[in-house]
Amino acid sequence: MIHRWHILGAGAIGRLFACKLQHLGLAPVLVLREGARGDTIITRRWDEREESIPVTTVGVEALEPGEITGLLVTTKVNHAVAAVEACLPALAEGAPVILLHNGMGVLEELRRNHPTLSLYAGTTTDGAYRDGEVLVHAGLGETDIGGGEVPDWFAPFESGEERVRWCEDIDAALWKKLLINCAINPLTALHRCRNGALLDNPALRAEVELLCEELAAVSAARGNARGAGCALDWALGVIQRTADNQSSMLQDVLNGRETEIRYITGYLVSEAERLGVPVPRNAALLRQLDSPIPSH
Ligand code: KPL
Repeated sequence: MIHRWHILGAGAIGRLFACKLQHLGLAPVLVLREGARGDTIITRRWDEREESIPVTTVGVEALEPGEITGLLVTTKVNHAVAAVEACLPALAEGAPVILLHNGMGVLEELRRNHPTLSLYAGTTTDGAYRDGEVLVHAGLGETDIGGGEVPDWFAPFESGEERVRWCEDIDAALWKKLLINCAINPLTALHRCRNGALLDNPALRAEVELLCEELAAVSAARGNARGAGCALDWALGVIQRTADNQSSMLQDVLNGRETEIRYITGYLVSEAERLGVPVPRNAALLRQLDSPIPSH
């Protein structure tokens, strides 16, 4: 099968991957909520350089049956299941679907509800945000995709300079990212601070340590020894490297959007319940953030 990749989710990460796939010669199609088939130019800025990348777009209603032969899902996690389901009539049989979002739980839900889908998962440390019409590629990161043996369709992803690689143990990579997000995102959203404040402010740093003790305990109960031993080091390392960032959850709160807390801390807390591990600190953050926060 020749794979014409469609990207679901036209936010910063979706646009960034549209640029990456265009660079890899994969001629991606960006799926929008509505609109006829057309073309757009994405202006990507990084390192004070700008480039204009032409990308085809199509509204979800205008997709032809069977047109999607590869789907990369970059929506906010809260919308991922509904967004994939809206594309099902256009998805060719056997087309790979790669989930690239924060948090966990969507893969399980899609597997349960659509057992014939060919699902893969990924995680990225690329940082991007939109500044008006310009896509700012703020942090050059790496993307891991996995889910079993390396499939044939993956070869072009590794062929360029876009730092996309196949990950043998994607479950461990997703769990690691979940722990990091659990330790950073809720606290920054609640205290409305940049990531670096979690190191600079002693009270917040103490909170990170307590959260990580719980994250380590859940990892151990899950049989994930690396998570049990490294949760705090991973979190502190990312806080240091992204000190000036506003976490995605803080950005959601500041922009009055629903946060991804249910798929981040919520997933962690339900795993902890399943395994009988007490996680009072994480559970308290879930309660505090799982309702709209009034802006001030
Ligand atoms: O993934 C992130 C996020 O903000 O969602 C981190 C790594 C915490 C960077 O801000």
